[in-house]
Amino acid sequence: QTVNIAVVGATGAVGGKIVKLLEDKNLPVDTLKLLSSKRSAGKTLSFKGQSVTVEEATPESFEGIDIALFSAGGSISKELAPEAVKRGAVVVDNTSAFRMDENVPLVVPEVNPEDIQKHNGIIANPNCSTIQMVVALKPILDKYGLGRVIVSTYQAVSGAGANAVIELEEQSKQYLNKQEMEANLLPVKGDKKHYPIAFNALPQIDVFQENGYTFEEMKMINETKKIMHLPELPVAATCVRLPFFTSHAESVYIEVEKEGVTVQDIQAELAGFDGIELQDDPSNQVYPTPLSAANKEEVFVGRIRKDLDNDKGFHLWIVSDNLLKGAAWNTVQIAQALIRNNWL
Ligand code: 11C
Repeated sequence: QTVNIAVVGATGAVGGKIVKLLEDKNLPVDTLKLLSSKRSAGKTLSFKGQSVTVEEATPESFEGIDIALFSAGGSISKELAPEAVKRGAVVVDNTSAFRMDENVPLVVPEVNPEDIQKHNGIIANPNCSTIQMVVALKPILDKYGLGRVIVSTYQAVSGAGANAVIELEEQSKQYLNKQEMEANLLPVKGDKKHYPIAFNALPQIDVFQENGYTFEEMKMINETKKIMHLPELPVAATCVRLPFFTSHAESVYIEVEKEGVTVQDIQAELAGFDGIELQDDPSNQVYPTPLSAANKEEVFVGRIRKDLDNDKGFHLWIVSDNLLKGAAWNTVQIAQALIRNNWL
């Protein structure tokens, strides 16, 4: 069986990685349509040795498409995903537009693959910082139960888009040249104030909600409960942006439900789980970092320690490439599952 696939937002950082993964993973693509805003239409991308011209995305673009992979921002998804579904496509959406919609499965294939087939035309891809955390939590949940999760993140600037990457580069040069740093974008485009990210740490990712948490923090909290089917799980998050380009890192405190679990027990479950690479050997200074995880598909886990006061408490350090497992690779895995299981 071959399928016709459309990539919406093909010229963006995540879209480009999706196109490359469709090729590298050899998905059975008959026709590949690359779509973008009017501004980027006309550019070309290479796919399986052919040059494909990017077209402006319109409702009619989705005629004859089986799977549409959206990564062009929430407003484009809200406008065009229903048009794609109307024309018979299954949409995998990378934005937060539909994630908490009851009729839309929110999927990480290592965690809740069975939810894919419950789709009504749209499947949502979770937020990057959520994806890597739930992959690491899943084998622990299955074997030992989970009673609580508290996460603090250390997130790369690429999560805020290509212009945030440029802003970090420019500010770094300014700082080293002893010039004043110009901050026009981070922490959040469109918010009232901007702060330099270079040589700094910003405890704000996305806009503040009425409860004092940011939207990124609430995404981690709500999406984790939905993906793991644990609406009552206590989850707290603090999300922080740091001055590096790729991969999000997370310090995660968990409490398991079973008594007497050891660090070795947790390590064994993680080491045997598809999609995880355990890098946990303090005696040899082995642990993952944002640089070591960049351009890789796995979720890396290290620094696993037992809490010194709570016998059921553990601390983990979880790192993954935010543009790959956090976005493009998770999206392509969902497309693979749709095709493989005939769930279109
Ligand atoms: C960041 N996690 O690092 C965000 C980017 O909801 O898909 C991903 C936003 C999303 O800023």
